[in-house]
Amino acid sequence: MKPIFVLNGPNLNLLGLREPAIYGAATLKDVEARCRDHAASLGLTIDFRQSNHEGELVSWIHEARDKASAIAINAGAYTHTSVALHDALKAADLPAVEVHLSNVHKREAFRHVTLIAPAVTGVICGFGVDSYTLAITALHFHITANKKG
Ligand code: CA2
Repeated sequence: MKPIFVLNGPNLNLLGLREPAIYGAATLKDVEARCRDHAASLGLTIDFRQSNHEGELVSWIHEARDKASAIAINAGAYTHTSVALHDALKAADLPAVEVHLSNVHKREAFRHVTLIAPAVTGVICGFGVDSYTLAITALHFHITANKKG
């Protein structure tokens, strides 16, 4: 089975170092370890990456078309602005989950808009680091269910 690409967008490299009241105390390395352990418990592997550059995230989604079984993406602020990520996710045509640590719908109005939600299988937000492990579980269910069909 190909790995699940777990992609992280701008500023998520600061996780655990700033704004713990909103995003929690875990660092991105902690999130990666949680994802890797959880995936292993389901018999899956992950390829975990972070970039502050929209184009690099687009290129990784293109790469996922051949190299990944699915995508979990926390696109950070690009969630709310990026037609390019929307188009790349559509073109990838893979099971994909949009992930957020915070419940974006409880926050500022500009965070209620997501340009990538229409291009993914589903959305998980508001559960902190558990949003990531829930996304991996959801993708596992989705991939397994589709194999049986
Ligand atoms: O809740 C999420 O996961 C977000 O994707 C996080 C983004 C935000 O723009 C989205 O609206 C919701 C921000 C990630 C930046 O993370 C930081 C972490 C620590 C300090 C500063 C920013």
